[in-house]
Amino acid sequence: MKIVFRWFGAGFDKITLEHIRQIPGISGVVTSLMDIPVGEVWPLERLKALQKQVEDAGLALEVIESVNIHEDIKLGVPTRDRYIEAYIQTMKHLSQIGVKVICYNFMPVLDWVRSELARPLPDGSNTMAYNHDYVMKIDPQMLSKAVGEQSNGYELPGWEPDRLKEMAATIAKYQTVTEEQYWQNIKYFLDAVIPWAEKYDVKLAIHPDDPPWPIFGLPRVINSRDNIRRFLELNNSPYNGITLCTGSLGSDRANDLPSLIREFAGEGRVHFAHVRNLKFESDKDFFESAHLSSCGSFDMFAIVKAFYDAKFCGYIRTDHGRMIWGETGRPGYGLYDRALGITYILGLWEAIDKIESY
Ligand SMILES: [Mn+2]
Repeated sequence: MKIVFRWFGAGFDKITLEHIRQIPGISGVVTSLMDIPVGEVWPLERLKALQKQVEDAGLALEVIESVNIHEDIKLGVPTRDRYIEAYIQTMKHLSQIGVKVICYNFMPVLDWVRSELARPLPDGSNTMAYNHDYVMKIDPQMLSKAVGEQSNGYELPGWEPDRLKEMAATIAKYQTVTEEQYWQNIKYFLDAVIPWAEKYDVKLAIHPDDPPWPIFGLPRVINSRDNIRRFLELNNSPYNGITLCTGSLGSDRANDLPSLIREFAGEGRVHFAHVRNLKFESDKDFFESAHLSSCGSFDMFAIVKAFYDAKFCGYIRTDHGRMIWGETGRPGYGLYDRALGITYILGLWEAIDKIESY
């Protein structure tokens, strides 16, 4: 298991590589080229410069999050082949700088959804929260406006202004795509890219839908044990795997996180993990709590133990964190709380490891 930290890149993140390097136990960063429009090839020269920057800071660059999937691939329209070609070329370039895992998602139009980006908590920190009624009643354009207003001036991945401008039109295009067709569009993509992933030795790790239920009538399919199984069977290569995000999958109470980890990590199909806690306020309402089990609704010991027992040797990052100690910045992606989360996960891991070997 290697611990990594999401860093958005110089100019896109106020957290520096030098600060990340000081988190105990860290091995590298998870990053991306934020300014490359979705569907375009990531230039090798840019990637080499990024690799040098990260490695000069004493960190490794082995995981990319995300290389986003162009909407035409998700919609399954004929122009998808051009974007798949570009994706393969980007995978090739990433392999040339030593990247081992690419995280991506197949959520239509929208990425993750929250109703609040800075909910004040009683301890004086603030965090992201999800209120189901609010999201179900709000118009997509209004939601994107609300997200924009709460984002502290950062362009949030998945909520880029260009993407949002055309949101209504893109949502309309999905009216004719059934869930079955959507699965076929995923398979078409996998069958095209996975042979190249094998050749380049880069594993693909799909991120589950967040939250794991339909929003604005759009299909969301990577959300449960059975659907993850179906996804993995679409293409049975070990290079076709998942990012096991405890927060995304765990927001559906029907998902038993330790059992999902044991099953899929045990088979070697989990290449990357996002580990965080959340606190339910009702069946579908929650806020993102501190990582400790006692602060949220998940048993973090059971989660880490399941990874340990599965002999998980992929990459783990803490996912979102609260804003604490007066920090401001990109919602969910402050330095301090995510660093505390890493220390906690490593503490659980060390304790489990030592108890196992006594
Ligand atoms: Mn996640």
